[in-house]
Amino acid sequence: MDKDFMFDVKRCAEVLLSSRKVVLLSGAGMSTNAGIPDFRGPNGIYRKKMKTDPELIFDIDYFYQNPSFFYEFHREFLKTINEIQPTFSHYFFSNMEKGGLLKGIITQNIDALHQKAGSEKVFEIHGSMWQSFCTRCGQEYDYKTSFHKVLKEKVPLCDICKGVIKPDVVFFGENVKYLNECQTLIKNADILFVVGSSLTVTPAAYLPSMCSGKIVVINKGEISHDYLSPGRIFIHGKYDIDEFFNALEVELSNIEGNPKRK
Ligand code: CNA
Repeated sequence: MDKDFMFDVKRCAEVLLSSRKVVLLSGAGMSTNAGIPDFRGPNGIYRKKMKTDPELIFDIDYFYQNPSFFYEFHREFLKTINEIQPTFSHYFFSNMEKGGLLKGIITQNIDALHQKAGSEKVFEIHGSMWQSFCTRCGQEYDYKTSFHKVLKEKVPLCDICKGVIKPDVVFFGENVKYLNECQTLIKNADILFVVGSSLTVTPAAYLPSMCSGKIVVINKGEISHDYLSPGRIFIHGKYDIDEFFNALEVELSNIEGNPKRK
């Protein structure tokens, strides 16, 4: 086993045992082991060779010009999402919430895997696909109805006014959700885990800079330091997320005096 890896696991276990308020900021990398590609990782959606720039999939202006480009992608995502199961790490954090240590999860993901793993205090800052609405008249569509419409129609249109339907996912160019709640959570955290995010998408990318506690980043790839200087990071483990949290769970269960010790 890599010496640095175990060193980081042990340091992380020690600070966890002396902390009371833990917060997680998760990104797309948290779900790659479940089978959902991220944007910027080596097999990410942005690495795909496509006729149209894949970065336009979630661009709000482009959506209004050409919604079928988004729906080609979204249709495939919806077909697989019901079968996809949470990873070890999703369960690791839901167990921490049940134990009272984790105060909340701020996620950039729209896959609902945190909730599937049993987490309740989840702030989906980039929205979710459970609700959709008509971009012209505002009519709401629940998940089941919009799911069937997406499978049947190239671009799902409103039953009332024929406007284009859009899921309640935050596109680039739109405002994120729950920003005040997330800022409060982060300001009060004594450990913030940043997991599976390249920290390139704002405002999520600047949230860690508001944390006065310890920041633990677990991300295989590089992260942006535009808002978070390397000096502010307690641990930056360039490890696989599930390998790290598996090892952390073992380490925590071996520590003398840990109430979680089996
Ligand atoms: P990103 O920019 O794609 O970064 C993901 C990071 O995770 C990369 O730096 C990878 O190196 C790293 N990574 C991937 N897999 C692993 C792994 N197993 N272990 C360790 N590190 C890993 O994604 P961000 O979340 O930073 O960007 C924000 C976007 C991505 C948000 O708008 C999301 O909505 C969007 N997104 C979400 C999903 C989802 O819901 N699962 C999927 C794809 C994109």
